[in-house]
Amino acid sequence: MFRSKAERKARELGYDPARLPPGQYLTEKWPVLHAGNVPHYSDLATWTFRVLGEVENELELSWEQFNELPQSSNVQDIHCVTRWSRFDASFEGVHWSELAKLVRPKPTARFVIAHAEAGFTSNVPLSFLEDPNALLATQADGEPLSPEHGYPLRLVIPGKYFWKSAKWLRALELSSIDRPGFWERYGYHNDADPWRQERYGF
Ligand SMILES: Nc1nc2c(c(=O)[nH]1)N[C@H]1C(S)=C(S)[C@@H](COP(=O)(O)O)O[C@H]1N2
Ligand SMILES: [Mo]
Repeated sequence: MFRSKAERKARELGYDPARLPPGQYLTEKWPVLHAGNVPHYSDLATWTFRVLGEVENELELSWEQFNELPQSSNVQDIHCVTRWSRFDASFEGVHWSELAKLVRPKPTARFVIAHAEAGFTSNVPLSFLEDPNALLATQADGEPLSPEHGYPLRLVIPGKYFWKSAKWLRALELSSIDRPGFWERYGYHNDADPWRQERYGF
């Protein structure tokens, strides 16, 4: 019943309902969802972004240096485990491949732990970051990220529930072993595939 109602709404809004993963409904707004408080930055002079762990060359970049990296953009559907999906979200920023050139991941690097403000973490296999639609995003829908959506930098991990996409990103740690992140420790599924409804548990 839920499914047919959600599909009808998607169709009414002009979208192919097949784009909705099971148990999701379409929202035209962009909801805000996170644990804790929104960090506010008065300036980015002391902001840094680091890549560490299983790499040949650990890296720390200032906001200015980060923005000198080649930029790219992509468009994708995003799916929150709380059941909203948003279609055609567009992001602009830096693809992992640009950072990989600088840090040179070791062959042992198989997982990534994203570190965000206030100790938030999320974990993904490194292959998720290599996806062409992944991004370290500074802009969404043609505008700088708003504070609530992760200003100045957030991760975008395509094809997974959106909790993997850490807002207020400060570092990526490459690791030979997987380590559950904040929501994963709270009981969310490690793999987070919305098409398989990997919401909770392993
Ligand atoms: N730093 C941080 N990033 C986070 C979260 C969080 O609690 N802290 N929550 C995740 C969850 S559960 C979702 S659904 C998305 C929501 O992103 P949005 O608020 O931009 O829609 O952010 C993800 N990134
Ligand atoms: Mo979420």
